[in-house]
Amino acid sequence: MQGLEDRTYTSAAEPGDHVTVAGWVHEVRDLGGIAFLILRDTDGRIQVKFEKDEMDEELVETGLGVPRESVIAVTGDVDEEPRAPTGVEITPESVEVIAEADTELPLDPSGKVDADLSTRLDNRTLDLRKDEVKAVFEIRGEIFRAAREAFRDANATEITTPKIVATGTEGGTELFPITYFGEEAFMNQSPQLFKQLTAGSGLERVFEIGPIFRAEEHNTPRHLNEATSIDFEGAFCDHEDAMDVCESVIWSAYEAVAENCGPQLEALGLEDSFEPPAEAFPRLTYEEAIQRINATGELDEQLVWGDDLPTEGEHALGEDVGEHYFITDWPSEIKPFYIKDYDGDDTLSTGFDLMHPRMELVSGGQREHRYEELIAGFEQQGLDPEEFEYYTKMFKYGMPPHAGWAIGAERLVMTMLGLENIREAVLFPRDRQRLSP
Ligand code: ATP
Ligand code: AMO
Repeated sequence: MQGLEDRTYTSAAEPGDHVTVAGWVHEVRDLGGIAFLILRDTDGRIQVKFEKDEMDEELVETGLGVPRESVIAVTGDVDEEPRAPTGVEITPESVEVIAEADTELPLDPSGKVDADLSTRLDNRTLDLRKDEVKAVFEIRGEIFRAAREAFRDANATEITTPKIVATGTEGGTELFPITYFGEEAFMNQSPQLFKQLTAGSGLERVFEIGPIFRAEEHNTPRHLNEATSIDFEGAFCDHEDAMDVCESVIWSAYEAVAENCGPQLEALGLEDSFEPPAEAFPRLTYEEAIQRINATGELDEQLVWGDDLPTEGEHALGEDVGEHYFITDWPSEIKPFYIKDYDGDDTLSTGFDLMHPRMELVSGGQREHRYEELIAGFEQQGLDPEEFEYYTKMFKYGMPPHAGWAIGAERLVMTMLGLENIREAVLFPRDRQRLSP
């Protein structure tokens, strides 16, 4: 039994069938004359019954002697058995041990013994054998599937852009430098410049789901050093259009999870509480946001125009609003060079953030598509436009107005499922302490 051709999944084993099931030894319960082995595969569990006096001794010895978490294949008849966990059981004819596990496990996949996050991440393969952990990644996959479908409905083409780049875009201090054939290069912080170059190319509407790299110094429950960004960019879009597309992608992701991930939500204990958000999120201006934060009285010092929103301020506002909401119309000085100002007011930008009550999920805005203004923006931010010539020069050859945004995928998963730490939403997280596995 190496291949899968004659294998039946546990959920498909019906009374009256003769099957071979394959998977992991979840547990063995020996009650004396009778013993049960619970076999686990990707979609469920099944009881295998060993009646010691009535079965071949070697078969019983193999079945009951194999350590937990070993991989086995069991062949036999399936019968109805109301006392079995799933209502059916297999009476084995043969048990093949495919991969025997050590008797000492670094982590208990049955979940009876708790493990801290660090031990879990060190032994992710075993950790992912738990239903509630696996469920997070099945849901994450469903979110990407739904996002791709929503982007297709928005006429956007999927692209991939380089991750090894010559310049940063999201602030100079958060770059990972690498050596590229003797030259300094960086891991990309965002597809920002490439998605803009593509939106101006005639593809017009593009999206990317890919890694971003940020050399964040701080260790928080919501920052990763390698994260996954869901990026959108559309030509002939303004920031309002971009926010509409953003709402539809987030809303579609929630809807798809509600519709297609029933067992996973149950594994996470969310079957009763999970609720997709409203289809349109409130849009507050930055000005309104700071007034409301100030009115909560949660901050020691009142916020004034031009201040970035401190984390406690975001939390206070999140509690006040109680659902997803956009913050629009930010001061230009605290938004990046590529964000366009409102026409006629160079202090007010079209940048926006989408907030979940717990944290920021998305940043975006309409882009500066006019060459002269773009160059001036670089200079205002202390960046050398020469270094970005590969980008800026395309703005001389017919660059339409365009807008876009990026969702932090792990933050979306984390807020959707109420996970406490962003590391729980990544298979193999990268943080200051963790470079492997
Ligand atoms: P036998 O069932 O062959 O007489 P036994 O006397 O060792 O063997 P029981 O006393 O019937 O076993 O059962 C021991 C425990 O196992 C009981 O709690 C019983 O409810 C449970 N049990 C027996 N058969 C099954 C089964 N097929 N599935 C789940 N639980 C079972
Ligand atoms: P920004 O830097 O705000 O915007 O990033 C967009 C979103 O990505 C997520 N994110 C992170 N998630 C986990 N760990 C990190 N270290 C991390 N950094 C960012 C957040 C954030 O809201 N180019 C712009 C987007 C645009 O305008 O299109 C950008 O990168 O959820």
